[in-house]
Amino acid sequence: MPIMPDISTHGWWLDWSLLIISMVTLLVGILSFALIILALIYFRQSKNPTPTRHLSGWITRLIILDISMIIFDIIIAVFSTWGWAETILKSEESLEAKHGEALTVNVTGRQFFWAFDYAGGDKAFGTADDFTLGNDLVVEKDRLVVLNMTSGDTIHSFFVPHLRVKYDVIPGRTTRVWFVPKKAGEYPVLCTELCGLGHYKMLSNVRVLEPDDFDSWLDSRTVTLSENPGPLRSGGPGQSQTVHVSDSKDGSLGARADRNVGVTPRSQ
Ligand SMILES: [Cu+2]
Repeated sequence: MPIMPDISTHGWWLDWSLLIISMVTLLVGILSFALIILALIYFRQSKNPTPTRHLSGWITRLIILDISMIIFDIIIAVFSTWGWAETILKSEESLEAKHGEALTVNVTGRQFFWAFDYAGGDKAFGTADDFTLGNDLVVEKDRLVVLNMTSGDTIHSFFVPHLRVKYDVIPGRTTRVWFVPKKAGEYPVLCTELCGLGHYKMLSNVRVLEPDDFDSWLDSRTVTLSENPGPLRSGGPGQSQTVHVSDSKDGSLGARADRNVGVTPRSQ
């Protein structure tokens, strides 16, 4: 049914919610247009030469119509709120209780790239083994991923169609999305907020690795490269940082990230 393949665990109900909302909206649209056409024919001037203000026979029918519209609205509101509550309102604790330990990644949107901060092997942010990837989000298959997102400049929007996540990334605020990827592979990350002249090239990717591959990938992220934390980092100056910016295949996106944030790329 969905046009874009879904590799998330939660995407099925999002797809169904959208389908049901679309079908209900279509039905209401067809019904509304049919009623307008019916009224134009039934109350045409040639049949009703004298206009009337009295709709005595129509009041019941209008009430039934109003009630059915309210029921349609309630259906749409229930499905929309359900989707919103499932994705946004759940606390990290309740997500971890359901899906197991989360991989937490701090995301920063900037003109015009994405930076992904990892806590490293010790799973704690603000320590020496933290590292940052430019335009490359690496996650583990079948493991809960929680993204805490903010922006370094203007409003961006983080969108991964295959994972059914899309949320605004706002300066001065932290927004959160979560997902559990169930298929290994590489999938595009897009910015869906017009964030400036380079918005069109704000492309990134998410790599979903098998658990073993993810563990060995994480173990390999241990090269300390820069004394300068750069504007992406939250640590103080002089603190030793592990910063890997270029993991993209051709290095072009990473190279742009380096130029913008002034950190040293890690050659692969
Ligand atoms: Cu953007």
